[in-house]
Amino acid sequence: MSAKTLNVALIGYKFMGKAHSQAWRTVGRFFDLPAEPVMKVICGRDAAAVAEFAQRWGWESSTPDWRDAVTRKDVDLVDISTPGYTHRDIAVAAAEAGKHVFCEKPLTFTVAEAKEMLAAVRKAGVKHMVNFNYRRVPAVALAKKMIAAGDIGEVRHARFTYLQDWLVDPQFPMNWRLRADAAGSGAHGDLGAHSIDLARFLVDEIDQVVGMKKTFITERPAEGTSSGLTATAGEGTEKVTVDDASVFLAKFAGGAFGTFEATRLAPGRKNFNRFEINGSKGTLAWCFEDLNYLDYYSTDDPDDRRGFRRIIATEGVHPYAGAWWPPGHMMGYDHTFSNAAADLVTNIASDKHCSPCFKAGARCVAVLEAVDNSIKSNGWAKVEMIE
Ligand code: SOE
Repeated sequence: MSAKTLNVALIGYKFMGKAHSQAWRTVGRFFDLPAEPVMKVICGRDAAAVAEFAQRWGWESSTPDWRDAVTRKDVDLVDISTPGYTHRDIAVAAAEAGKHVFCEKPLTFTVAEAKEMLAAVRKAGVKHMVNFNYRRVPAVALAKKMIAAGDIGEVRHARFTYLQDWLVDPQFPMNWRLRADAAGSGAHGDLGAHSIDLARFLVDEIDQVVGMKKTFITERPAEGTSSGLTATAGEGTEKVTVDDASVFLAKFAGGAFGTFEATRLAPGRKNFNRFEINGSKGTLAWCFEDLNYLDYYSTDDPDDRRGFRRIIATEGVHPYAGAWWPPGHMMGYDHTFSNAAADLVTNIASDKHCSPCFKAGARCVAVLEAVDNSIKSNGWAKVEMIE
């Protein structure tokens, strides 16, 4: 174990709080890190509930006040796993207190706020990273390597779909993800942000977009109690203020065509985050519901042997996989968070750039916002290239 430590404050203890806690618990066991992350403090608004969470997950302490957590002298890194409307204030305060910042996606809701956050971390000279966890699936990181190596040639088509079905029942009650003031947008920012990030990671910058969004179920039973994605109904109804679905076309800077679809109303699709990328000499396809496999077709194969092959990306030679179990001992959702934590700790401890940084997060917000602009103007919208 390393002599150096990195003390973590985690803000938020619901769905993402659990995923991040699991990552902090496991990362130092599976990866040889230059610093050992220490689970110093967990923060959540309900003091009793967060104290219980701290005990269950192994946090040294808990607090109901995020300002208290981010200004503690013994904290090095602030990890933000709260709903999007809180990201800006917490990230800026953490940077001003000289802490490194790790933030859930989407970074925030508007380009203006994203720029503020980027300016704050740059001014403070701290490390910053956004948790686009799907970059850290070994099969996806392998796709990145293959595209960069020219294995599928020049990319022409990039197709991204992110489909879920947890809102298909009109009786599913309200929760914060259905309120614009808390979540910013619906499927567009929650799921589309992941697809946009994967597109930027794997293919290219997005230059122009044209899209549409729709709320198919405009009113739902009021919120009773909720936890993560599950909820019980309260009294009466409430208006839904975010989209159920968004679809857009994109022109990549290098000329490729992109199509993007995000919805929470696709019966049977649970976490169907999929891409297919067609190049001049091959195709790569991946879907989170079968996350260990990367499908690859190559025109370099002899004519009579051509066909899609399925690579099980769990070999020691595949990104991240060597840190885990033997080949074929499949990986899941939580590994993506641990893999992200491993990169983050390594880069902070070695004083290296963390990726995707807040600039990447801001560029993703710029694409989301450009889609909204295109809806308003009923035409193509240019994406601001944030520096
Ligand atoms: C809910 O739609 C959700 O948990 C998203 O918020 C996550 O970012 C996505 O990875 C899985 O689905």
